[in-house]
Amino acid sequence: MLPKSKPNDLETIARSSGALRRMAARIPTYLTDVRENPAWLPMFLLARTMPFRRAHWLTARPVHSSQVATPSLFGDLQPEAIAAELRSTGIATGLTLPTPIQEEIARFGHETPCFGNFDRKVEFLAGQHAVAERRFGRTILSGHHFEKVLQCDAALAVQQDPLLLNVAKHYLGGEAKMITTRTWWSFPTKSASEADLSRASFKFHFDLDDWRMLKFFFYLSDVDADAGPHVYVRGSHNRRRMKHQLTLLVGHPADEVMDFYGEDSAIILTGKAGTGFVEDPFGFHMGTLAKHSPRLMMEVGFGVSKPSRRRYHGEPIIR
Ligand SMILES: O=C(O)CCC(=O)C(=O)O
Repeated sequence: MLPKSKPNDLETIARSSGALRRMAARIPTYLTDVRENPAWLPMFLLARTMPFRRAHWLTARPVHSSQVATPSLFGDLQPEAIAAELRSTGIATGLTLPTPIQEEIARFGHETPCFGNFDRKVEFLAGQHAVAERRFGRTILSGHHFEKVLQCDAALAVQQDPLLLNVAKHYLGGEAKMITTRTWWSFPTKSASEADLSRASFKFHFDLDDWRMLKFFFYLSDVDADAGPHVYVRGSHNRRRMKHQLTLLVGHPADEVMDFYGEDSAIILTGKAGTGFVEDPFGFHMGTLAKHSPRLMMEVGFGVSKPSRRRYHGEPIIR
């Protein structure tokens, strides 16, 4: 069951001022993005509106089915069928990592120090999370491996698997390219503030790093309802209430999102280590707070524009 509450006026004001503060803090990053790539600005302003998005989708380069079967870690899944499911609901499940690959990435995740809350000064091993929270004197919700993920051969095998690019091309168009790869921990913690939770994507939001995007996610640890499952709102990738198009904010309260799409549209993704799924991240989605056990996750992202040199999550830059 997702959190649902009717906000009172004071709550609404507090939420808006928190959101404005977070936006203001991002202004220097936005300025860097515009300087690096002026085409980022029209994307940032217009890609959140349905008419402009639809116009951009019309520019997608058509892709013809490949006759050459390229071996994939995922067996003989059909990219066309996965892309069709994505077009219909925004999400497709059923991608399972082979056990040796999942185990190797999980071993990497345990044995490689991660960076807490995106801060390179907060470096620790996942098994030392409680000690690290005491040592650094702060709540640590996430631990990213940033560019270290490229040291893991199994992660590279997933990143470069032909199925991923094929699905991306069939969904996004022939210009699809990989733009991000990351592995990260989400940790249970007793002391998270509202600000901590918003920063860490524990709130319904949509991604706006490119006009058209696709993200593959793989669980590397078992994820049940208490281990911070990912949540996706089916159908929200191609239908958006006007209020959520005409705002600079990408994060919105659960009650607003559920009122529009209906509780039944939210899919809570639980599964054993190795479970994978792919989604259009323009659809509303979020991570949930891990209550008991930490979650280790891998993401491989695709887009259609020149990748920004800014590291959205400190992940390796793909040239
Ligand atoms: O941690 C999660 O499940 C959500 C990740 C997310 O929101 C994102 O990659 O945009």
